[in-house]
Amino acid sequence: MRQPRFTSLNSAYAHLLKGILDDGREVSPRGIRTKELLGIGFVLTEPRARILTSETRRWSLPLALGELCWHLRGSSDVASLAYYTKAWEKFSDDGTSIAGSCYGKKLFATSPAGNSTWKRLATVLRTDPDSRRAAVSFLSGSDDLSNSRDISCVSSIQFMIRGSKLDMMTVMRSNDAFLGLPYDVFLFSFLQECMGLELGCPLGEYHHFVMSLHLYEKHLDRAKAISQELQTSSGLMPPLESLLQIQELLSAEEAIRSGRAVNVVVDAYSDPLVRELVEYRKRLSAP
Ligand code: 5HM
Repeated sequence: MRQPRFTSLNSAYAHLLKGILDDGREVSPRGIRTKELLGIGFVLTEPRARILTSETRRWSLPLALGELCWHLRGSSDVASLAYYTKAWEKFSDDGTSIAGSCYGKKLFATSPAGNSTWKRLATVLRTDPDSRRAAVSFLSGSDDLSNSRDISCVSSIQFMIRGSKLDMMTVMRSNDAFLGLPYDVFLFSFLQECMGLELGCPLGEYHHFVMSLHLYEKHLDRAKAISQELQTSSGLMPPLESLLQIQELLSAEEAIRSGRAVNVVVDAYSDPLVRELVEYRKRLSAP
């Protein structure tokens, strides 16, 4: 028994949108009308094919990079995300921080002994490459499910080495197929690549499972148009070769967002990404 398999996020996206439009059931959580499918999973056989190129969707690479850097830095402030989209402000309870969806903070925060969840996940796979224990949950029994503006939508992630390659599984309790899913797949497949470098293990497949996969009513028309587009581009990113490239990207992103000059040497991997961030800054500053 296998989940549907796709060579790119572009083709998975069109397939998922069509599936919800054809078979989704109407429900209105928090009073907002959606069409929903329950218990959906798919596999990306090439996790680097994570860039959405649909003209109709107008997915934002700067926002994806901004979110990625925010997570890799272990941040929880809203301001660094609101620079890319004000939408993040409505997920904050206190107006300054994100309490539930700060996955990087939960993964990379170091204990007084210098350990982090990320390092512990890597250690278990180094010790027992066949392990099924390199998993972490992001939901907590103490989450204020009735009142909090942001309950982690990612329930858990897990890394597994199978066939000498690193696979990753992301399980989401709730995923907005139109807006959220492309950014979630971008982020978690990138973290998979980072873990692969950490372990010196080639990249395997990315698995994405969603309990409620939904489309908000306001996106139905655009979703229909995208589901009918011919998906020709792979949206493939080049392979990350070193974790140092991440440090360059993080430094450059922070400098550009803060309006400072980029004074790190940026290599061939980061250069086109940094250019995207600079162009975004120019568009923001344009009168
Ligand atoms: O009622 P609920 O907490 O599920 O609403 C959160 C909304 O944000 C849902 O539409 C959810 O699918 C979307 N979302 C997402 O798709 C939120 C986050 C933040 O963690 C995410 N992906 N990563």
